[in-house]
Amino acid sequence: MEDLERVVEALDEAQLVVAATGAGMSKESGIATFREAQEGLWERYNPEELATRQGFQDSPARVWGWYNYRRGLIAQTAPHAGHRALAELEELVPQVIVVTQNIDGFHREAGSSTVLEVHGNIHRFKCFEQDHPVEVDEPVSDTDGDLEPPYCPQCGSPVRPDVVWFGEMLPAGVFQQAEAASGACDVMLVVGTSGMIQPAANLPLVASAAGAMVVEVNVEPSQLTHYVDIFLQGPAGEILPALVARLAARRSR
Ligand code: BJW
Repeated sequence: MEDLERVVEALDEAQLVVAATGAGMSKESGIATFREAQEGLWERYNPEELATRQGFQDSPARVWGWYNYRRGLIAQTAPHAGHRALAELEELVPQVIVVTQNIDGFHREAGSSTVLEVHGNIHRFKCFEQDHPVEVDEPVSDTDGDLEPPYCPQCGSPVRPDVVWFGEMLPAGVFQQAEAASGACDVMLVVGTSGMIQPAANLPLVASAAGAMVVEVNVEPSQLTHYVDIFLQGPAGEILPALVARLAARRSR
């Protein structure tokens, strides 16, 4: 039996499916990944300067300006057929949980109802010193130059995006829920991640150890490919709709 059909068969019997997604999931929406040669963000930008607490402390305006610019890029794009396919999967499987490393909010926008954002969300803000939630209604800029951040009305510390930087803990409770779902699912779809960043990269191993069928969707092999049951090579925007369409067709037989 071909691989796609084996996955469809497993989805057909599954009670709980977890989709664990990374930057490659949003690539076809026009959002850059991090580590891909030439086009990845970390090829052009320094993660130490832009995605650590130290980087923000050294230059809040540099970091705020960069995230403001990225928010603008995200605002110009939209979820694609792959995001919508995961939302549609909810009509075919009793429970679907999306665990995403992405901060763009596209899974919810596409209609997925249970989304665990383990690296936060670029549209949410908190203050640097005390994590007070802050509402920000600031226009985005179309360049990535320095921009002074707003300040927390409660404690006066600079405001930052509510995303997870290197060396920071993942949001309380969210990662525990992601681990529990990974340990309980029947099928895990691992989509568009290099599998290089911990602790998110461990979730497919949790699923596998608990007996789930782990399926990877990626345009090229990743750090995780060796551990998965089935590797479906290709873009998320094509493979996920194909899987869901085949499952729907199987059900209507
Ligand atoms: C397609 C496609 C298409 C393309 N279709 N696919 C254990 C060992 C060693 C180090 C550590 C460890 N535990 C923790 C660490 C440190 C660190 C870490 O993992 N470092 C590594 C370098 C080893 N982890 C952390 O610091 C984490 N915190 C933590 O563990 O806290 C506890 C702790 C505290 C203190 C000390 C020690 C532990 C936090 C990690 C936070 C990551 N933050 C970022 C930035 C978020 C905000 C922002 O966007 O600016 O999150 S970095 C960046 O990487 C972003 C992503 O979510 C994350 C993962 O990247 P992802 O999604 O995998 O993207 P890529 O680019 O790597 O891959 C894209 C893939 O898509 C590729 O495979 C393509 O082929 C594929 N693709 N087109 C399908 N169309």
